[in-house]
Amino acid sequence: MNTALTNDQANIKGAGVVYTNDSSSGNVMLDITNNNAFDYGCTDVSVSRSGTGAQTYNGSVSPDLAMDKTFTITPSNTTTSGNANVVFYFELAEITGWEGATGQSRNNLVAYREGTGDIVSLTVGTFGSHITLTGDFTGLSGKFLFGTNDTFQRLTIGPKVFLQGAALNPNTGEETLMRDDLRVAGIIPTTSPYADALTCNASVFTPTGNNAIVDWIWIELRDKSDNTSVLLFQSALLQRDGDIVAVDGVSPITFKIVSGNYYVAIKHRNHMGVISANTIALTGNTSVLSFTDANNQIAFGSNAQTTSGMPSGVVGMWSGDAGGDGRLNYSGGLSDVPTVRSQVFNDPNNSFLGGPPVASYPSQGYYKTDVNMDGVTVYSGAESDVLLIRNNIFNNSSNSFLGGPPTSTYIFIQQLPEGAN
Ligand SMILES: [Ca+2]
Ligand SMILES: [Ca+2]
Ligand SMILES: [Ca+2]
Repeated sequence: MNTALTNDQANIKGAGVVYTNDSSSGNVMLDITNNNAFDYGCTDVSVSRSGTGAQTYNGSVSPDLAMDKTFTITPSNTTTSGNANVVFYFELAEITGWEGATGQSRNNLVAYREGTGDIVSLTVGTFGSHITLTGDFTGLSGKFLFGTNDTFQRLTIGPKVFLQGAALNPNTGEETLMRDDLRVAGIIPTTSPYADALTCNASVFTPTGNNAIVDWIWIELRDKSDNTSVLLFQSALLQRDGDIVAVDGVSPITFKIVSGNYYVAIKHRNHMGVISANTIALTGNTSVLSFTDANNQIAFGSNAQTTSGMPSGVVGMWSGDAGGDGRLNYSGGLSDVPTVRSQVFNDPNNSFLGGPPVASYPSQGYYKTDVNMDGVTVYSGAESDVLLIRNNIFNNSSNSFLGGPPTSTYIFIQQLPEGAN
């Protein structure tokens, strides 16, 4: 077996098998079976990293470590459709070294072709006293690493957003932070309101200050070639300074997917969702992705976020979607106002001495209708949630037809490529 860093060259002109050996020692490296007629031409093969241990890949931690040994195949001609079967040869010590370091079985090994994002399952075999790992690849070029799925499917991201509803009327002396009224009122649920129903420990809502939790939020990774295609999603938590963190309240968000380029979308139950206009290069090393910089706006679409009521230089996600349908509407068929009214009038506590419900009653609780996120749904009056919906329609620069004045029936649709929810 070749364990050193020397190379071999093979001419792969069409279908068939080639065997490669270290050019100086003659030790076996790998066999390639080209299953179609593609002409790869003169192909360079090397052990590109050697060793009998294990090491981190993009910040992965034990037991999800990569084998020391890697191979690199560099054909003269590349294809994204060719099918090739590759047998990689290992010394037993190279395999057992990785097993010893990770506590994992060789049967859990997969091959990761760096740069392409391909993860390929492997068949473990023997060759004399040595070990073979065999897999089928689409195309041949690249650096091949060996580890577990979780070694390579590990991407972390630290997105940042502001919610307009929580940023309005900031606490005195905390003008650059969102309010955390829902946390202070003790009404944020420990189960996410979103589809995956993730849970967190109640103690996550204990810290105060910059990193206190404002609310649950939703994050999506979308396909680089189709920004409507959601690959992965998860509930997360939003801190007062805008950081989106995992359910432990502090860590960046981790997705089980390979490094690569993705669109990132952020949604909230009563705010207009946003998505990055461009793909973002994401790896196992945390990428900070800020949607909040008014001078460097990264959101897709037109007028996707607002500066209204926000700290200086900050854009936030539009609030006011009391119905949670991805549309902001003050009056008309899709209005969010009746939803607010209904919450207030149907609150069983909205009765004085058994009398009828009143419009001015503040309905306390964790509801989408509380669009200014102060812990109460208010239908009428200066602090009402309806007023915020109204302001966001009349202050919306998209609300103008041919330069005319804004209209109360305007429907602002969140700037996601698929439109409303
Ligand atoms: Ca923070
Ligand atoms: Ca709505
Ligand atoms: Ca409110």
